[in-house]
Amino acid sequence: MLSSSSLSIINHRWFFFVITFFAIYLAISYIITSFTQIDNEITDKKKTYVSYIDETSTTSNSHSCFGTESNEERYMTYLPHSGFHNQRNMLENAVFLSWVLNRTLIMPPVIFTKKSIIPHRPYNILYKMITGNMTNNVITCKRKGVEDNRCMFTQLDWEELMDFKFIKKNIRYIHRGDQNFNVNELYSFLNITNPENQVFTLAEETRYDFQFYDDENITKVSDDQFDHLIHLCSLQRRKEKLIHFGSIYHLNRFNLRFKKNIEFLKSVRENMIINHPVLLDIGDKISEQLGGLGSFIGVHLRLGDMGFDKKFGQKAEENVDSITKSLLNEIGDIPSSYNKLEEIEVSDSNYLIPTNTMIESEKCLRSISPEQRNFPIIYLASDKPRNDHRLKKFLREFPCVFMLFSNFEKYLEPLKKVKNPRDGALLYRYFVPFVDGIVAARGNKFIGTPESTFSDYVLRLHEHWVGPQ
Ligand SMILES: Nc1nc2c(ncn2[C@@H]2O[C@H](COP(=O)(O)OP(=O)(O)OP(=O)(O)O)[C@@H](O)[C@H]2O)c(=O)[nH]1
Ligand SMILES: *[C@@H]1O[C@H](CO)[C@@H](O)[C@H](O)[C@H]1NC(C)=O
Ligand SMILES: *[C@@H]1O[C@H](CO)[C@@H](O)[C@H](O)[C@H]1NC(C)=O
Ligand SMILES: *[C@@H]1O[C@H](CO)[C@@H](O)[C@H](O)[C@H]1NC(C)=O
Ligand SMILES: *[C@@H]1O[C@H](CO)[C@@H](O)[C@H](O)[C@H]1NC(C)=O
Repeated sequence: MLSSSSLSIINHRWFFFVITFFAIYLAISYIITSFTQIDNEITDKKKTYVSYIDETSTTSNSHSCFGTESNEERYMTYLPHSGFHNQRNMLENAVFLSWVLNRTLIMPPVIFTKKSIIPHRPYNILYKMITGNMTNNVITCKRKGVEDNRCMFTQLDWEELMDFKFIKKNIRYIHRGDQNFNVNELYSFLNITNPENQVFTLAEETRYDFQFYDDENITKVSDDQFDHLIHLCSLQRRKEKLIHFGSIYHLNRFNLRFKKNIEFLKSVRENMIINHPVLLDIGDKISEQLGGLGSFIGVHLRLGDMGFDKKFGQKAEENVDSITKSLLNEIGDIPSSYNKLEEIEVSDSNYLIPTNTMIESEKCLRSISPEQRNFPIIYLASDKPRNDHRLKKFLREFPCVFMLFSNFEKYLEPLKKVKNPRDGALLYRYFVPFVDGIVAARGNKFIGTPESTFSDYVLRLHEHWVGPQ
C-alpha cells in the first residue's frame, strides 16, 4: 500500500515535471527562434551591422524610440577630414545626430591647412592620420611659430565663423579643445574609466560603410555608395556615455522618411551661415561698390587645374562656356533699367566722365558705350586670377566684370589682422575665399559651377541674404 501510494505520488510528480519541462522548452525555443528570425531579417534584408533589439521593442512607425530614458548626460563626437566644405557638411550631419540622439556634441574645430589636407579614410586609418599629424603639428608650431610653413594646421572653433543661434537653441555642445584628437584625452575629460563599457565606437571599414535611416519601411540604401543601413533607433538606445563616430561626411548620409527629421536637417543646413563680423563687413563694403545688395550678378567660376583639382580643370572651358551662355540668356530677361540707366544723365557726349566719389559699378557704366549699358554688373569669384586664359572668353562678353584682387584688394586690409584666438595664427589665407563667396552671394542672382561645394555654399548664402531665386 505504502509503496503503491508513494509510487502514485512519484508518478504524479513525474508527470508534473514532464509538463513543466515541456512548457519551459517550448517557451525557450519560441524565444530563440523569434529572436534569430528578427536578427536574420536585419542582417540579411537590411544589411545592418548594429542589431537594434538590445532591449524594448518599439512600434515600427514611432518617430521617437527612446528605450533608455535617463537624465545622465551622454556624448558623441566624430573625426573631421578634408577641406572646409566637407568639414562643414560633417558638422551639419553631427548637429542632426546630436539632436536625434539627445547627446551632447563634442564638436571638433575646423581644421585649416597650409598644404595637404587630412584625406577621407575609414576609421582606423583616419584616426591614426589625425592623431599623428596633429600631435606632430603641435610640437612643430611651438618650435617654429604658427606662421612657419612647417606649422601646417590651425584649428578654429566653428562658433568663431558661423552663426550658432540655431545650434544653441537645439543641441548641447562643447568645443573639442584637445588638439591631437587622441581618445585618451577625451576619455579623461569625460571621466570615462572603462572605455569597453562606456564607449561605443562606430568604426567604418570602408569610407561609405553606413547610411543612417529612420523608418523600418526603408529596406535599401538610397545612395549606392553606401554598403549598410543603420537604424537611428539602434543608436538612440545605446547606453554608453560616448558614441565615437569616424567620418560622417556625405550629403546623403541620412536616409529619412520622418518629416520632423527631414525638416530639422534642412534647417540645420539653412542656418549654417557665416557671421564673422570682419568678413561680413568687408563683403558689405565691396558689394556697396557694386550698387549694394541685389544690384549685380554674382558668378562663381571654379577653374581648377590639371593637378589635384583636375575634376574642375578638365571641364574648365566647358564650364566657362555654359555659364557665359546662361548669363547671356539671363540678360535677355533683364530690362535695361536694371542698371538704373535712367538715373544717368546723358550729355552730348556718349561717354561720361567717372569721378572719384562714384562707386565702382557706376564708374564702369560711365566708361562704356551706351549700347553696352544694358549689360549687368558682374562680380566674379574664382580660384584663379583675372589673367587666367580660360577667363578671356567670359571677360570679352561682359563689359563690367569685377574681381576681388583686381578691383577690391584694398578692402581686404582689415582681414590681415584677424587671428585664431586659439593659437594666434593669421586667418587671412583661409578667409579670403569666404570674402569672394560672400560678395558673389549678395547679388540679385547667383550662378555657380556645377559640382562645386564652394558654389553650393554660396548659393545657400545667397538664399539666406537675398532670398530664393
Ligand atoms: N579666392 C577664392 N578661392 C576659391 C574660390 N573657389 C574655390 N577656391 C579655392 O579652391 C579651394 C577648393 O574649393 P572647395 O572649397 O574645396 O570646393 P570645391 O570647388 O567643391 O572643390 P572640391 O571640394 O575639391 O570638390 C578652396 O579651398 C578655395 O581656397 C573662389 O571663388 N575664390
Ligand atoms: C536628453 O538628455 C538630457 C540630459 O542629458 C536629459 O535630461 C533629458 O531627459 C533627455 N531627454 C530625453 C527626451 O530623453
Ligand atoms: C599625416 O597625413 C598624411 C596625409 O595627409 C599621411 O600620409 C601621414 O602619414 C600623416 N602623418 C602621420 C604622422 O600620421
Ligand atoms: C568629471 O568629474 C568631475 C569631478 O567629479 C566633474 O566635476 C565633471 O563634471 C565630470 N565631467 C563629466 C563630463 O562628466
Ligand atoms: C510603413 O508601412 C506600413 C505598412 O505598410 C504603413 O502603414 C506605414 O504608414 C508606413 N510608414 C511610413 C512612414 O511610410
